[in-house]
Amino acid sequence: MAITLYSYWRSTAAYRVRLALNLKGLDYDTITVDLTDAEHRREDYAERNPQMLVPFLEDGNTGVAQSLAILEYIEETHPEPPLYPQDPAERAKVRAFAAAIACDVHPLNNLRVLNYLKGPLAADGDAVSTWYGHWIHEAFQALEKICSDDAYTFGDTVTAADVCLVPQMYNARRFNVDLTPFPKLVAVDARCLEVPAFAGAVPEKQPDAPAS
Ligand SMILES: N[C@@H](CCC(=O)N[C@@H](CS)C(=O)NCC(=O)O)C(=O)O
Repeated sequence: MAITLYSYWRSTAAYRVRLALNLKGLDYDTITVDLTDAEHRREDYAERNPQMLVPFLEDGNTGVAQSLAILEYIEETHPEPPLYPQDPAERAKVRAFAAAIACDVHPLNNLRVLNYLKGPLAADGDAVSTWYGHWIHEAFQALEKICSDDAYTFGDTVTAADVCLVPQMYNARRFNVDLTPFPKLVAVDARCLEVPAFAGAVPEKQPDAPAS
């Protein structure tokens, strides 16, 4: 059955899903939802996903919202190669790391929150950067301690923890956050990006990315 991903090239949440699809070797069609043009708020998209956020995945007649739910849906429908360890304790560690990024950091720094700071709260560029950097630093300090000394976040194979980490690192760089205090996260990110499935999912390689 055909898989369709509603995505935007610079969305970190959609980036997670692209990574999972690529790591599983799944073919999918991408439909761009241009956030800068508020396409996510258009009626046809809102009917699909009433939360009016990307990503949204369609697999035949099944529609799934929320990147973490999508990752688990992909894992359950396509178990190989696994992105979650079999052992419940190890699996919980991966889920907790993924949730720390997707549930605790990203919601403080996503488009609508930054726009609200800049718009109704009249925060200037410096204040918005301080806000962004503050929450990234607080989260990454903890994640740096939690990250293993292995090749990837947990162990020698890629998991959903890496799938969540790499897009957040991309986003932190985009906002010029100094990542030198987080050498383990930087090393894991670099190792992941050597994996072809990761390299193909980077925002700049997406069909809707600007040419330069
Ligand atoms: N918890 C959601 C977050 C989705 C989300 O916030 N997506 C952003 C792009 S990364 C979005 O659609 N933003 C539109 C907006 O903020 O108006 C998930 O993990 O899928």
